[in-house]
Amino acid sequence: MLRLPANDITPEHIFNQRRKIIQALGLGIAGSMLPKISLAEMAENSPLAFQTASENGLVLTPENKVTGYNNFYEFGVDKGSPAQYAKNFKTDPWQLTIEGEVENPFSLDYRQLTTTFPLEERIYRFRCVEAWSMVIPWVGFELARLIERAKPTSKAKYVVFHTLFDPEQMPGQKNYFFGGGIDYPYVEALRLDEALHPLTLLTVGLYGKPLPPQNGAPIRLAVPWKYGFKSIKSIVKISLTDTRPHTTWEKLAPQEYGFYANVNPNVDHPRWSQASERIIGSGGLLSVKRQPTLMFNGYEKEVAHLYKGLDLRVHF
Ligand SMILES: Nc1nc2c(c(=O)[nH]1)N[C@H]1C(S)=C(S)[C@@H](COP(=O)(O)O)O[C@H]1N2
Ligand SMILES: [Mo]
Repeated sequence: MLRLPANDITPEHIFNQRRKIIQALGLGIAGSMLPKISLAEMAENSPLAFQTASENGLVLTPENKVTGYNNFYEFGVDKGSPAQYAKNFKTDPWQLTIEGEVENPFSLDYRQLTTTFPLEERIYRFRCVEAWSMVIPWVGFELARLIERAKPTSKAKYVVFHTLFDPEQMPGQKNYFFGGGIDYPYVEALRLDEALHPLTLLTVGLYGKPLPPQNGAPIRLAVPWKYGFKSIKSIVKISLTDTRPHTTWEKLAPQEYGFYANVNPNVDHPRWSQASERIIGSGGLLSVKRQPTLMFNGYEKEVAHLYKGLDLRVHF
């Protein structure tokens, strides 16, 4: 448990109120017992003190950093660009379609998604491949719920995610350099068992509010044991397939960004170390704290079994 300076400690009554809707690291058991509430209720119950809450040693990243320091190349490659250029991003109407190797393909709009699947809050570590990290209180539901409803066929082995393609709204899709040279739409994928893991969330909110556009509104993935680039934003389509697709970063630089992208302090990026990370929003004006990076980003107990027998140096 990290020690917090006095003014970082949430007043107890607020903390206890929050506990009722919160699920932290460690998950699983506790998670399924928590009350499931709607996003509206969540926002209503959500106390002001989010900023400073801590649970299981996780100190939340200040909200303004979570929503102001972003990677969303569709809206430019600078960390401040998404907040600026995604401001008027239109996320209503929105349809999410699940298709491919499923018996029951379907599409749901945002309202249907957030009422069909009970929402809960989860505090996750978030580790970018660029060696910085945050702790984010997501609002979402387990991806497994959506996949189960679609009934995967016996051929389904991978789950592929597609971000919206709309160059009129996304300047990075219109201008090669502004968008960082990515071949859009942004595509990511997980093995089916990774996608069905209870830690894998589809999120629709953070800090008790709907997702801001720069964080991937209206619906984005959160896979806490993998580098941030797997957590694809503004998803319109999920396809189950029998073969492994080529994903965005893997296509761009296969020797740098592997398909698995599991957080691993022992396997460095070819151009920098992955052994430690900058904690975004920590310290004062002049200092940013660093901490050692944990195997599977601290979720080793929960996910290591998925990779038994796999050489993580080869399958990075
Ligand atoms: N569609 C899309 N999804 C994306 C990205 C992107 O550029 N486009 N960037 C990824 C990267 S590299 C990271 S670190 C996270 C950043 O999420 P955040 O801005 O909400 O912290 O989003 C990921 N999802
Ligand atoms: Mo990232």
